[in-house]
Amino acid sequence: MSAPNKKDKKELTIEQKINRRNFISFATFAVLAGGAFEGWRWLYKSPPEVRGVTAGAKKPLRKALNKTELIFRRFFSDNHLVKTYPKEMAAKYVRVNSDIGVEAKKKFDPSTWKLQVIKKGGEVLQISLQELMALPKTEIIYDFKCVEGWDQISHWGGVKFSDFIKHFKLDDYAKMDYVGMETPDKTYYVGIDTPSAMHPQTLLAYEVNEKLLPLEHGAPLRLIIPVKYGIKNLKRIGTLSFSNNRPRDYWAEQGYDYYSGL
Ligand SMILES: Nc1nc2c(c(=O)[nH]1)N[C@H]1C(S)=C(S)[C@@H](COP(=O)(O)O)O[C@H]1N2
Ligand SMILES: [Mo]
Repeated sequence: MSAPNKKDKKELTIEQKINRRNFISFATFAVLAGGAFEGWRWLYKSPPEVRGVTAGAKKPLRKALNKTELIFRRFFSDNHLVKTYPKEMAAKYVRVNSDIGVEAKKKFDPSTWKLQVIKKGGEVLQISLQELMALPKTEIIYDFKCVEGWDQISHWGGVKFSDFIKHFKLDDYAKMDYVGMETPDKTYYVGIDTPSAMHPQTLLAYEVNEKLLPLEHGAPLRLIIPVKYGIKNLKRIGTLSFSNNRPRDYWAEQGYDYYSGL
């Protein structure tokens, strides 16, 4: 049954229909836009992350990153190991990427260098390269990845960070949340969550391709942390400290992810 004769006053003319639709879509737009603006304002007004950690990223955004960090942490707590390769696959010429704090023009004498471990109450433990080399050596051949988009299988040797902690009786320090490392001139610095530092593949490295590190690769001692991107693999460690607050981090200050896990 059609209703051709049902044309009564209730029926809207085409024009009225269009007006009404326009009104509905405008009202919808206004409500959504208002919501978006409020959302933006909420984000804008929300407190920034502590300065020097994520370059003032808004806390709610930081929350999302912290969530991914939690997922990664759970993943690694299963003792996940980064893939390793046979020695023949390691690059003969290991790329030199960036040189903040290890610049060729900068005077640096590796023979007088000591690793400075900052302990509680300002006490500083000074450790020579010889002492570190006397500990069991661990080698790793893995795919080193830089956030700039390159990767390279490379071969490193040194002391497992966890062996170093045990040997120098720093176990109580390793219960803290973060490890901070800085170059001797303090121009490059990283913060590492302690579980990643204690990961069985993390090294305080003094060798590349079975030879002592050249200056441009961070002589006499650098961090090799395969569960993280290159930016966290600090070359030429000067000081090492422990804390429950995030230590300052050079690339996190430029807006990169603090955790920078793979
Ligand atoms: N002191 C210092 N360490 C550093 C850097 C730096 O500029 N200075 N660059 C980082 C980055 S971005 C990468 S990819 C690796 C590169 O290490 P490589 O030069 O030995 O290949 O070192 C990391 N460690
Ligand atoms: Mo990098």
